[in-house]
Amino acid sequence: MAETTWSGTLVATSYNMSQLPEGRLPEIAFAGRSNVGKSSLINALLGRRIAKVSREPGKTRSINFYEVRAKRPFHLVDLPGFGFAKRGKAERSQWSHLIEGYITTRPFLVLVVHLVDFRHGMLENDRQLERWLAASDVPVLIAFTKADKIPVTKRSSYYRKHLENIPPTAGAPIYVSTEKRIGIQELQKALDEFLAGLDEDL
Ligand SMILES: Nc1nc2c(ncn2[C@@H]2O[C@H](COP(=O)(O)OP(=O)(O)OP(=O)(O)O)[C@@H](O)[C@H]2O)c(=O)[nH]1
Ligand SMILES: [Mg+2]
Repeated sequence: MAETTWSGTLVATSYNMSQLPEGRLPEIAFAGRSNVGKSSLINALLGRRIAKVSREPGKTRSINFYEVRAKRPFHLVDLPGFGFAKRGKAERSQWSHLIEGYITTRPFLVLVVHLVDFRHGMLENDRQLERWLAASDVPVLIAFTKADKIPVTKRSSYYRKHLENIPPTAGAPIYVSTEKRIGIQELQKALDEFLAGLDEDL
């Protein structure tokens, strides 16, 4: 499937805050709207179909922890997507509590990769996520997904336009496509470098 140097295994699945594992490794979480391509991107980075992907939004309902053997080992965390209109209000609010709870309480959360659809840029619930992240001081990297859906000739103007509407981030946003394998190695490299720059004792 991929020319990636990482490999990973699923080590924990949590449906609520009390099920979150005790983390001893730095954590990088993938967050974003339902269907934006979080699980697909995790599969592309890990070089195998380990996370479940679906055409229907709302596939990932739990927080899934993958232990990744990279230059510096870490936990890659697949969060349930937000903004899925078909779910009931109660379920949606339970999900936002879970995601907000996760972001605000994890001691080893070092970075959130916020996935944003390259076609649409940030929508209202993406801004809500950015507010939680800013309030809890978690560094953010933005990855625009499904870049293949925009013609090659228009990609740089889309990219420039999106940059005007995003808050400060830990590194330059990257655009990716798992379908066409664009930006996957670049993202892996950015994450390896981010991890290498962390304190040793984390
Ligand atoms: N064209 C295109 N489709 C993609 C890409 N990445 C993912 N998809 C498709 O988008 C759909 C949703 O992908 P998922 O990876 O399940 O999305 P998710 O963000 O994990 O969704 P939830 O688990 O519901 O939050 C699937 O049909 C994927 O095949 C991409 O780069 N290009
Ligand atoms: Mg998913």
